[in-house]
Amino acid sequence: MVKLFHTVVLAGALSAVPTMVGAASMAQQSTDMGGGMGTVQAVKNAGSYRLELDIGPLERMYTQAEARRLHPTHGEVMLRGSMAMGGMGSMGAMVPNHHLELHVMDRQSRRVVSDAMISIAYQPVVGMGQMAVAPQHVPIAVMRGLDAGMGDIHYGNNVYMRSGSAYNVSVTVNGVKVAYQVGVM
Ligand SMILES: [Cu+2]
Repeated sequence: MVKLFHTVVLAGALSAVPTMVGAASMAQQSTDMGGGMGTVQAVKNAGSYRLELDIGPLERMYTQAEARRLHPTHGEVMLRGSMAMGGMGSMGAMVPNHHLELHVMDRQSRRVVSDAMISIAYQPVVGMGQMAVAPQHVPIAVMRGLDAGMGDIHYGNNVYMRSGSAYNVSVTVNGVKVAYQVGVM
């Protein structure tokens, strides 16, 4: 995901809800590229990690073989894992329309951690009295932006999330649990 962040810290409803399982600092930044779909970013420190969650526009994802063959200049190449296949197979699966990625860094050295055991699940925030929606698990691919170096290595996939909705995203990194609440654009 290309990062062009205008820093807008979202205050109010979203940040007022305490949903932290892990710990510490949280900031949500967002950018609107004018087309309506921007990238929302949230950073938390937990355990020995600095965990940055980015949810933005759908990304084209390539296998390494495809990348070698097609020489794409935009999108992301998968190092491990597999692509989310929205709309095929499982009943009720929605076609992905966003890209969700988690960047894991060692908090002290700021080195990228590229071999972590990761799980990510998300569910829409529902109001009081509304039925909870079952969490969706993100099939974990390890990838990096084609226009970025190894420092961009991250975890995630293309997902379906409704623009304009708030989501709880729960993440486990080598047993360290963190919960985010973000407004998806
Ligand atoms: Cu990605």
